[in-house]
Amino acid sequence: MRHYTSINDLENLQETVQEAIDLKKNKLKYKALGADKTICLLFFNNSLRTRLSTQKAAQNLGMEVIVMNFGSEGWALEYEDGKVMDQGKSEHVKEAAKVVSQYADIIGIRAFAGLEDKEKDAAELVLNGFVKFASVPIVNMESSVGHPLQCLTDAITMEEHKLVGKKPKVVLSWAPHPKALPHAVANSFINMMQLQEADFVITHPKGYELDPKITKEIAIEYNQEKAFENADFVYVKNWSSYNDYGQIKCTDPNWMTSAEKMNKTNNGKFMHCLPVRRNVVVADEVIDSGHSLVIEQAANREIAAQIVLKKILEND
Ligand code: AN0
Ligand code: CP
Repeated sequence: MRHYTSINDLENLQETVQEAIDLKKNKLKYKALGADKTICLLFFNNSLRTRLSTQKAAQNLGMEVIVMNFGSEGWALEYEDGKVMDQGKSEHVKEAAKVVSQYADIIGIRAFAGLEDKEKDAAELVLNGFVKFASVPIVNMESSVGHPLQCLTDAITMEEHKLVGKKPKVVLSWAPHPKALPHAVANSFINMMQLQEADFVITHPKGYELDPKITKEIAIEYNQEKAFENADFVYVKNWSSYNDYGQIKCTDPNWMTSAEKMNKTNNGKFMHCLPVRRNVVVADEVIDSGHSLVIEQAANREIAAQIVLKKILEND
């Protein structure tokens, strides 16, 4: 594997999940692999988990880590080819990507969707700019369209908790949120679920349909309580409207995941990528219950990042 920009860059998800679970038993086993190598993590947006877990993963592999809050500390980058740069942008991604490549053996990029211009977000200017002009492998730490480290984490976490011999029922449920959020986490979760054996259903209010090129034939159930029936895993996430791009169309608090709704599930596990707004997205009694996997998910971010970096370092 050269770049990790989507879950589809993995040759085999199931095998990777097993390798990751194995790696968890001895995280320092490959400490020599990254000796004298440097990873440079560039953040155009905030982060807690991605920043710390990717750093930890790289350190477990013996790598040096440089972290930069590019969004607040770097020069404003231009992405358009042939542009007369006489406005606010100080540097072109052509130079920036080539320059960082001089210092790093792998570059991680976090650059969220702006949620203002659908076409611009779909073009993944930042991520693809670095893929195009850097001379080293690129890892997607959440781009406009996807968050492949998160969905690999989620696949690992579900594998650890699924009932033996039962095809799990998995629900991706929309939740209310006061801010317009990107589609990346939901998109990647869906991509990952399409590579799994599961009974998978998406539930959201009308008007929150995601990109049909991503959701394809997956069932959409507009009745959330019905969707929750007999679910083994409930994955909750807010996203803004895709059709009315970046807009908030529904604020109905009844979409929050409550204990009452979880009672409809098959003793189901609650999952969320975090950060989460308590008592807006999910009730305290659910996230604080023994059925909540959110802290385990966060722990698995380290393992997911490590297996990805290991594959890139080994180039297998
Ligand atoms: C981001 C999002 O929804 O994409 C990051 C999630 C990992 N969340 C927020 O901005 C709250
Ligand atoms: N889940 C996740 O990516 O968290 P951060 O935004 O804190 O990195």
